[in-house]
Amino acid sequence: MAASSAAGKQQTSKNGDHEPGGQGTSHKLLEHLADYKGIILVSHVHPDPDSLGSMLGLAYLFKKKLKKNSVITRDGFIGRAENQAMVRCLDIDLKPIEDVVWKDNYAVVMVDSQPNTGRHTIPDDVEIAAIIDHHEFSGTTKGVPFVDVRAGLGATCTLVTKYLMEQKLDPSEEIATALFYGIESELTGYPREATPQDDGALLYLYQYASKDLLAEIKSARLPLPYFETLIQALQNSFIYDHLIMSWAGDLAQPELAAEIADFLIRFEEVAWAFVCGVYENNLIMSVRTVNAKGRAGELLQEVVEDLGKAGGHDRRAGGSIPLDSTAPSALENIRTILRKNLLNALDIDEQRGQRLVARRELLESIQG
Ligand SMILES: [Mn+2]
Repeated sequence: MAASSAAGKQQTSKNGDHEPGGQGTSHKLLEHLADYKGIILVSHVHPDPDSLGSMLGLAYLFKKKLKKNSVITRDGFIGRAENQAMVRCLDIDLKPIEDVVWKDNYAVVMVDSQPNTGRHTIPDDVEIAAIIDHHEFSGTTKGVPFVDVRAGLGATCTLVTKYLMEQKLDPSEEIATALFYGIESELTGYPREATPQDDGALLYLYQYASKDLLAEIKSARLPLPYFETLIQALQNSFIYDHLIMSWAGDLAQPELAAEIADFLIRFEEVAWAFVCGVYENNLIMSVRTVNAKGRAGELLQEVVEDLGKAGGHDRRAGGSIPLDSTAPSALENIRTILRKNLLNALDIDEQRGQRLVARRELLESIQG
């Protein structure tokens, strides 16, 4: 049976250097899903372009090869302006996860994520038929009949593109644009966490992708709260040796922490950036490093301890801590613990942070 043979590939697929199943992986997935009436595609909360592109690409594969329809879901809302632009420009029809009717004859396929990562709101009793992902240390894949996790790849969209290529299926302009942007956005920054397979997929997709839509997505216009949070974060950024820590305060949307971390890591005097802020009753954290082998995901897990959840890749990580209280003193307590743990994890001596922007200059510019 396809299910058991796919599960047998689990060990090799954890190692990114291998090609689990080789040419046969997409065949096995299609075979595994052949008896279902349709497919429900799910991803992590606040789906990013890699999640959206992967879901779109797989829906296209299932439609073309199995003649089956897929429901593409959205867990939580999409905050980043570029990601909203992607949904709008490509006219992606997303069903809010809370509106999904879970039926036994529909296969639930999870992309760019794994169960039990704390990054889902799908009910616990929903059975996952397949996982297609590139995250190294994540939740549990136990008991899931089809697992293709290739931690060596830069993006899940790369894996989905390989499936399309295996099946000799040329992507439509919309699908190619989505997959291309999914890979490209996942590999931004320097150094890139990319492999020759990621670049190969980009090269293949580029010929089919709409360059105008790509440009429109990348230059998405930004709302006022973006600038308000940015200035709050810049005014509350402190340098500790090769680390910059920034307090962004209330986040208009949870992805703002990552957007600011992406910006701060470009500061030439630091190797690590940590940004946190409050969204609803959660402390949202984002970490970036310029170290290619920084193991940012593991580092953030170490920093967060059992206060909350964290995960990520070598250069990027994110996490959240549920808050009992958002009173200033409660927030200050958690920030103190995080600062101590972070300095410890990065081998930086306890010290007073240096402001990125001196207080005197802040006051002068306000008065001016
Ligand atoms: Mn991804």
